[in-house]
Amino acid sequence: MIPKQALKHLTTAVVLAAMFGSPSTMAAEEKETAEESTPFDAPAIEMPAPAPAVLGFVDARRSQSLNGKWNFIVDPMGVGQPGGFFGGWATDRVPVDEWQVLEYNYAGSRKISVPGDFNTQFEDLLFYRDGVWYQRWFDVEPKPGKRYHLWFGGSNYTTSVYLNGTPMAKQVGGYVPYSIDVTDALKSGGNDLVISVNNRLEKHSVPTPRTDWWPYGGLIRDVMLIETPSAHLVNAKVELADLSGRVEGVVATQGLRAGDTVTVSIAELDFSTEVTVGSDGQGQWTAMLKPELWSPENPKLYDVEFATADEQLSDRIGFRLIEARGTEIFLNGKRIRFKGISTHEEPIGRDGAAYSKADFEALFGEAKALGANFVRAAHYPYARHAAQVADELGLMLWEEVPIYWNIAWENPETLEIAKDQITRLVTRDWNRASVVIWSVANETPYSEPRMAFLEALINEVRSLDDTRLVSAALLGDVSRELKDAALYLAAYGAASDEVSKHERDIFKAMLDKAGDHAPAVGSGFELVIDDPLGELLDVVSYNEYFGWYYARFIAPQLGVSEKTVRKLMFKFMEHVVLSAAFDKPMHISEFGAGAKSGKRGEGPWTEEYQAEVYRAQSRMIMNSPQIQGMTPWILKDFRAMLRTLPGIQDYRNRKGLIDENGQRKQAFYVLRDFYEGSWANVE
Ligand code: GCB
Repeated sequence: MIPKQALKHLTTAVVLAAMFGSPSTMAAEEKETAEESTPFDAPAIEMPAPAPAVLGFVDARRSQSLNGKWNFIVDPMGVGQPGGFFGGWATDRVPVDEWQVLEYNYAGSRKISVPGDFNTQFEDLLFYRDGVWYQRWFDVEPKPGKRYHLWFGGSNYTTSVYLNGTPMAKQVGGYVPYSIDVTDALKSGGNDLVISVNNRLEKHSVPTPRTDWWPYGGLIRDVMLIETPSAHLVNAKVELADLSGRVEGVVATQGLRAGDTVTVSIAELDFSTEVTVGSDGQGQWTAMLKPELWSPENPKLYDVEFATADEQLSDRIGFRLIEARGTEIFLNGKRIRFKGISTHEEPIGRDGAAYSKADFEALFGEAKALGANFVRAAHYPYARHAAQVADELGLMLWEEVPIYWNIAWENPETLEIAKDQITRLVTRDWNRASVVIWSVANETPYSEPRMAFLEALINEVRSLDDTRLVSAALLGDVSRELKDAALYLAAYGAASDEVSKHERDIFKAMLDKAGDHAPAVGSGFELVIDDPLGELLDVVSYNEYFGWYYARFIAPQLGVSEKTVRKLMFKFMEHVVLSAAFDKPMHISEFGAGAKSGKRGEGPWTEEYQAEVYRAQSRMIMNSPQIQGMTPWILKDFRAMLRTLPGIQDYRNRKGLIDENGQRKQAFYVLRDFYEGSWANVE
C-alpha cells in the first residue's frame, strides 16, 4: 500500500503507473519517469545553489567548528531522502515507544569523523561510490544583527544540506569551498543538521567516473558555522602589481552601503588606507608599498588586516611577481626554473584525503627534502591548508581543476560546474603568494568542443586573476610521436649487439623501408608539442612517459620484445629534444615509472628501473632548452582503483618516489641530486 505522505508528492502519472501499470496512452516522457520511479521514492526537492561568492578569511572569523563525530548512514538505495517512505526529518526520528516502527533512524547509526572521507574510515566502503547521509545536532544562540553561514571546505561530489527540516542548498562539484546563509533557518538551542553526500560521478560530471585516482567521498574537509555581522566583508584580494613595489587590492562586501569604508592595514609596512565601497559593495585601492618580496628562499609573509565598522579580519599575505617572457619564466624579475614534483591530496602514512595543516606540512615537507621549489597539486583543488603551507614553506604551487581526459565538452551543465570549481578555487587562493599557476585541464584530447570549453574557462580565470600564469597539462599527439620515435629506436637497434639477430633484422628492414628518411644513431629526435590550446596558455605543459608507457606501446608495433625497446629507449632518450611550437616556456608536467617499494632488480616495477627512467629523463630535459620546469609523477604512491595488478599495485599507482608510508625509493635521490646539481641554476 502506498503511504499517503508519499502519494501527496507523486505525480498522477507515477501513482497510476505504480498502482495499475503504465497505460499505453501515457506520454513518452511520463512513461520514462513511471518506469524509473517507485511508490517509495521521495519527491524531488528543488534546492538553490550555495552562495555564489566564496567567503574569504574563514580562519580569522568567529566560528563554531562542526568537525567531530557525526551520525552516518550508508544509503545505496536512496531511501534517506526526507519526505520519502523510509526517510523523514530528524524530529520524527526518535520512536515514541517500542511499538513505533522506524526503518530509518540515525539513533544507533555508525559514527563517522568529519573531516575525512568515508571510503577509508570503514573497510566495507573502500570502493563505495554512492549516497550516504550525515546527521548531527549543534547548539547555537543566534544573536540579533548577525548572519550565520554554514561553511564547507569541500565535499565530494553532490551535497544537499537540510537544516531543521528545511532544504537549504545543493552543491554540485567536489573539492571547493562553499557556504550557505542559514540565518533564517537557525533555532535558538539545538539544531538538526542533515546532509546527503553522493560521490557517484557521471558522464557529465567534472571529473567523469574514470580517473587514475580515487575521488574520496563525503565531508572530506572542515565544516564550520561562521558568524558575521550582517554588514560584512565577503572577500578581498591583495596583489603586487609590478616590481616598483606597487600593491593593488579589491574588497567585496555585503550589507555595507555605498560610501561605507573598509580599512586595510599592514602594520609592518606602516600602511593603512580607507577603501570606500560603491553601490555594488566593492572597492579598490592601490599604494606604493615596496614590500620585501616572497620567494622560495625567503617566504616572507605580512599580516594584512581588514576592518569594517563591525569586524576585524586578518590574513598572512606574501607579495611576488611571476611572469613568462618569451620562453623563460621570471620570479620577482629573476629567471627561475620550476624544480617540481606532482602530488595527490593524500597524507603520508594514512589512506584517504588529506585535510589538516599537519597533513600538508608532512607531504610538502617531503617535497622540500627533495630539493623542490614547486609542487603541482594535481588534479583537483586541495584543502585550503595546502596553499597556506606552501606559502610558509616557500614552495611555488600549481593548482588545478579536475578537467581530466575527456569530459562532456558540449554539455552546458558541465561547463557551469567547471566554472564554479575554478572560480571558487581562484577566489579562495588569490592571496596565496605560493600559487603561480592555474591549470585548467589534464590530458584532454583535441576537438573543437574541447577548445571552446577550455577557452571559456581560461577567459574566466584571467578575468578573476591576471597575476598568475595559466597552463594545462597537454597530451601531445602520442600515436604520431611514437611512430616517429619507433624509427629512431630502430636505428639504435640495428647498430646494437645486445639485441637478437631476429630483432636486428626487423630494425634493418624498417630502416631500409624508410630509405633516405632513415635516421642515424645519435641524430637528434625533436618532438614538438603543437596542440592549438598552447596558443591560449602562458606555459605549455606536457605529460610524457618515455621509458615507461611508450616502450610498451612501441614494442608490439615493431614485433620486438619490450625488454629490447626499454633498453634502447634509455639510450635514445639522450638525443630527444622536447619543444613546443609556441614562443612560450615549456613545462614537463609529468613523467615517471612504477616501482614497488623494496623491489630490487633491473626490470619494470623495481626501484632500479624507476631510478634509471629518472636518470634518462634528466638527460633528455637538459637537452631541451625550452623546458623551464618539471613536476615528475609523483611524490607518493596513491590510491587508484585503475591499478589492479595483484602483489604490485593492489589498487595503488606505484609511480611514487616514496611509498604510502613515506619510505623513499631510489629515484627520490636521483631527482634530488638533479635538483641540487645540473638543474639547480639557470645558466
Ligand atoms: C597521466 C595522468 C595521471 C596518471 C598518470 C599515470 O598521464 O595525468 O593522472 O596517474 O598518467 O600514472 O599513468
